[in-house]
Amino acid sequence: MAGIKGIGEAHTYDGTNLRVGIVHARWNTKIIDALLQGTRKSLKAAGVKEENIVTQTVPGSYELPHAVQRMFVASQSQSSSGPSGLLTSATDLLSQSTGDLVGLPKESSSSKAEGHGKSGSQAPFDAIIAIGALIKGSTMHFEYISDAVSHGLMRVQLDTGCPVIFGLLTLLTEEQGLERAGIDAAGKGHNHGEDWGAAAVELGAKRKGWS
Ligand code: DLZ
Repeated sequence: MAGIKGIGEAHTYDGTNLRVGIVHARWNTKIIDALLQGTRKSLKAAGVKEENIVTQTVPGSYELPHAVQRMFVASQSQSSSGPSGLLTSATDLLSQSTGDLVGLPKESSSSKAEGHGKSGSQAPFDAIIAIGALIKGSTMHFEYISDAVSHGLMRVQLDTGCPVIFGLLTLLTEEQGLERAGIDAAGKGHNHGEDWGAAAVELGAKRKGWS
């Protein structure tokens, strides 16, 4: 029998016209790689085109909020259609005044201008997924980073209006991470990346209707 935890009744949303960013940390690579695979699988299952999935990496989870913020602002300034979301005046100012600072190097994206109809321009991201795996050690490091990243990601999504999917695993053991990445030895886990991909498509699609 299915448990009570989880996302509830499954709905499908159409990702065909969505542009989705993924930023992932490189710490705990085995877990991260599986989560990334699950995320990409569900984005593509929902119809998101390969060229509209842009992936960036950062060293560790602590860097996620900054990278997500930069990625969204850069995508806005690259867009000839202008800002599409709610903006605080600070973010708005930033996107207008720091054109040369906003870009992060592209790492794994084939997102050229095709698909958006205009040479040299791309649509702003409809959602960005932040993926990291923090494993508790013997100091307070884990608590500080978990707290900072959670609040940072929430702040970025409220400041920019771009949905930010919380793909941060805060783990007491490595085994918990393997389970949540669907690669534990017992095979009882579930790849949470699949849920994050679906959440990005749902929020991205709904946001188009809300804005
Ligand atoms: C330093 C550190 C440690 C100890 N553990 C993790 C971890 O389990 N997961 C993770 O994503 N990052 C870790 N980091 C790196 C920090 O997130 C960050 O990259 C550095 O402190 C540099 O800012």
